[in-house]
Amino acid sequence: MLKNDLLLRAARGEAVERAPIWLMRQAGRVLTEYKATRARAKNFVEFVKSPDLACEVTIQPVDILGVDAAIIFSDILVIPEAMGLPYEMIEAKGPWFPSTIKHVGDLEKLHVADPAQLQYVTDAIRMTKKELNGRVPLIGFAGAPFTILSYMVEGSGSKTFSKAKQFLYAEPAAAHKLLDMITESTIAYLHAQVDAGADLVQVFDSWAGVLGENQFTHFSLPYLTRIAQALSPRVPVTLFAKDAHYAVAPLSKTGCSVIGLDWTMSPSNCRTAAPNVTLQGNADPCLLYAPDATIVSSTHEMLKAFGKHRYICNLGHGLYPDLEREKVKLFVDTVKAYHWEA
Ligand code: 1CP
Repeated sequence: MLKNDLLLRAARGEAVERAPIWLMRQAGRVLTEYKATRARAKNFVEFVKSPDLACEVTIQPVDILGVDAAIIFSDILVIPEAMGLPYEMIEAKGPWFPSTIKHVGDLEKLHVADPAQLQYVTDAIRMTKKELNGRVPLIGFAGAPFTILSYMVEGSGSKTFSKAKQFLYAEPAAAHKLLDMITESTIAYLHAQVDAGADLVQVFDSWAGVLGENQFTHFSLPYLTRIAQALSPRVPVTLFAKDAHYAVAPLSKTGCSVIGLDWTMSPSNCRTAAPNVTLQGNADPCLLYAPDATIVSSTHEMLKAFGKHRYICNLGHGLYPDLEREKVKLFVDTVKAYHWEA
């Protein structure tokens, strides 16, 4: 039994006393406690594979920031690894894959991931559920098939993701085959997260915005739809397609419960485009560099614009590592103290 189930009620469209709030990348470098825990692991990949450390940093933001949900500490890149493509995390740079996918023949290196290979994540979820003891819900997550394909093809982050897009244009059949394998892997993985105790799952299509409407329709939406339909109604599903304005209306028809919005999207346009789902977002993470009074007034404006019904407060993307913890806390406290007009 959950003592605070605001997130789940908002996701399902039930009545809430106030908007729930959690933050993408809430476990991370804005907390000195996170850095201390991370220093106990040999490197990032080993950190992710240590359920006790993952459990510790998952709970830190609940204790320190007072958010209404925990999100399991892991990374979207555990799926490529479980499919046969290991990654490294280069300090201050980001992910790096020693081996990448360039042609259809490279798919032979891969297999659909068996959730048993990701037991370190499900162990971390079980441990975290026990430690949380019902204080707040626990969010499970995975990367969207296109975003995962991007890393497998590019081998790292990119400004344009031109190699990933080239793969879609030049080898569409191979791209669909790879997207299908990632989708199968992800559905089994998310079910395993729910078996272990995840209360809601979020799918991050962080690079959907590079696609444009046509490629999104062919190479992302069908796979997101399969995932949403496979997981709901078992748990509410949140789909977050960053920078993909054209995605809001079609995502609302996939069977998902929640759509994540980045800060370039307007609350009222999105309500019109997606009237039957919960909206999540969408403060600019850079707002948290502003003076306190600006943080408070802009947050109030955002809360008013979304309204109390079917809304989960968050940023429009993850926290930046150089944000001050006091500013982050002010944002959370402002949301929790906001009084909705009757
Ligand atoms: O130790 C560190 O501080 C390294 C930074 C870091 C962290 C804290 C990385 C490297 N991953 C994580 C954890 C993480 N990753 C979480 C934990 C839960 C939480 O949010 O608190 C989550 C949900 C992710 C998901 C993730 N990883 C995404 C999707 C969300 C998003 O930000 O769009 C993506 C794209 C990644 C890849 C990744 N992992 C790490 C970095 C620096 C990146 C992005 C690299 C790039 O720009 O391409």
